[in-house]
Amino acid sequence: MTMRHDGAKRTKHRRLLQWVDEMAQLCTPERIYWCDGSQEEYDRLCDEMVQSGTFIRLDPEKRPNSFLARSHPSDVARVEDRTFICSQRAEDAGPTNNWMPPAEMRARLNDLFTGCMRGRTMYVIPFSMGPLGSPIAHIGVEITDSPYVVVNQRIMTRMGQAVLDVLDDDGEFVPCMHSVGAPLETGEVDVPWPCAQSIEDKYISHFPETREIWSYGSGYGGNALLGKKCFALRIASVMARDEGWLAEHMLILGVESPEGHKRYVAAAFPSACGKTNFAMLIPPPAFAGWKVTTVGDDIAWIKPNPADGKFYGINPEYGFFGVAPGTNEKSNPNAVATLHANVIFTNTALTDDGDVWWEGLTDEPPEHLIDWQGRDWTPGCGRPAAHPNSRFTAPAGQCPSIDPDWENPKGVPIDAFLFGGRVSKNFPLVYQAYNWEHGVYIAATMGSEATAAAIGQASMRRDPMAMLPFCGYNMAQYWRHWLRIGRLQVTAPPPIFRVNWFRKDNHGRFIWPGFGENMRVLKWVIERCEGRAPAVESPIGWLPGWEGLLWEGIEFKRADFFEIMNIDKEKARQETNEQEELFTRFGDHLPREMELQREMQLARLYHSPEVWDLSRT
Ligand code: SAT
Ligand code: MN
Repeated sequence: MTMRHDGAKRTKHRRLLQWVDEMAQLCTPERIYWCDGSQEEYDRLCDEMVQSGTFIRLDPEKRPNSFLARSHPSDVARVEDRTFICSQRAEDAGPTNNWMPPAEMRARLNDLFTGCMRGRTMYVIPFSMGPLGSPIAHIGVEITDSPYVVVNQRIMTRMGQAVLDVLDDDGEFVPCMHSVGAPLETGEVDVPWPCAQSIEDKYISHFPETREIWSYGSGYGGNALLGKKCFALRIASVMARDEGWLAEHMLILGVESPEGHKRYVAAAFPSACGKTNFAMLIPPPAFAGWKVTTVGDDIAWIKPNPADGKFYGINPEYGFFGVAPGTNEKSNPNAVATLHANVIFTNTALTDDGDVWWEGLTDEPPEHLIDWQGRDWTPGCGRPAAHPNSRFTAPAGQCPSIDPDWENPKGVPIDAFLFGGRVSKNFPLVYQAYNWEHGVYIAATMGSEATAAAIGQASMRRDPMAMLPFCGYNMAQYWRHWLRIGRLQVTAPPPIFRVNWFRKDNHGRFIWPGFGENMRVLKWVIERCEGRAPAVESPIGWLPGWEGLLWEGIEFKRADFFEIMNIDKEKARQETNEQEELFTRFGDHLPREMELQREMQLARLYHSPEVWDLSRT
């Protein structure tokens, strides 16, 4: 028997209506609700969650229209070891993904989803990743039994009836199936944060060939807001491979010079490397007339445009789902301003006057708080008040540095790619690849230091293009795709840079101040794009000399600069040798170019002069 709902009034899309009916039959919810995306709907769902205990309304003066949610302590982050790529062949998922045969996963999901929405509302959320109707955008429909997901999706995506209108009666959409995996029996009282009891019951699964997402058991972040990592990265990376574009774990920022020249940079960093801070950077006073604007802080969809040979990028998202701890007036004033109202906080602490707090927000913590698990908290009690992965969900349009073209359906032209890891030794602050192939190689081999690794041991946790947990197919095939993208256009693709803000001295202190001062690096990058800044040739790429960066307004010693630019040749050889381990994992899938690049770098490291003179420029 099909359940009654008003889908037919909302859309004439037969496939969509049929899918919703099938899912309702599988999950047997109490009712079906089609989201229209209105403010009224948002307010009503938030009120309902305040009633049910999922949300706490924050003080309307201090934090208007904002809420705090506390998750179950077992459901606080993405679960990478429960994330699966279910391609027909294991080798198409590749050695860096969890794989399960699609038939086997479907059988499991079928069992899990059967009756899983008992006693709950099934919400249908049509959403667009990217500006509505943009040729770079794509549409998804998420079915979920979580009202928390609905209101978060309204901030993170363009959502509701307008999307159904764009979809018309036959448009393409990615079906995104989600359940928290906690059916309610008759008379059972709901908990504030329902989720599956055991980690083995969580499945974040992707079917790249049929472009479907099925997520079960978690209500948190990227596990549940399926437009983000699941669609915009894992499924979209497969679509991008098939269609000749790029779906990347990148922020996009704009840089405007005092003369009014505008450039855009797309930058990939692994988690916890300050992507949101970099995307919202405020240039130091010495950069009078320079302006940095934000297009996105996490994901970029980039398409080559045959008409002018340029790459155009959009931020497919509509909001920021940022890590709260460490965000403050100094590290990121633009983020702090973005959070003034209309925000959903998850797992931060609650102050006695009805506002939120997290580690690093203020130098001095308040004298009393309610921690992220609802317990009394005082400074020195030995526990963090906010969960280290506590988050804010905030509308991107509220960011003071938002770029005027952030919703331009054409996207913004990308002038440079940056790749950054977190390396404390022997990786320069910035260097430029010699060409596209070399750039793909230095992006593919990027990584961050594994913490607490034995000294002198291989210690890099490789995170190629910062896509390790997000590439929906074989990583080596993905590199092949990158190599090909660089050859698609008649004009040269954007230059590629590597950056590293995290070099430490012998006492373990960061040498580079980072944050706004990263503008000094950005300026060199921009000037390299324009062919204006000098550079020194080294075995690993082009380096800025001392004169290449602007030093006005900062006390930074020449010696310190040489220290953070220094490359110990022996260690660099060791690092280059260790990369072989990564490459051999991919067997025959590895593009020959990657191994050749590695060998050329080794050759340069053996045959170059002992030191290359950075003071020359
Ligand atoms: O939870 S999200 O996947 O959205 C954020 C992250 O873990 O990178
Ligand atoms: Mn991310």
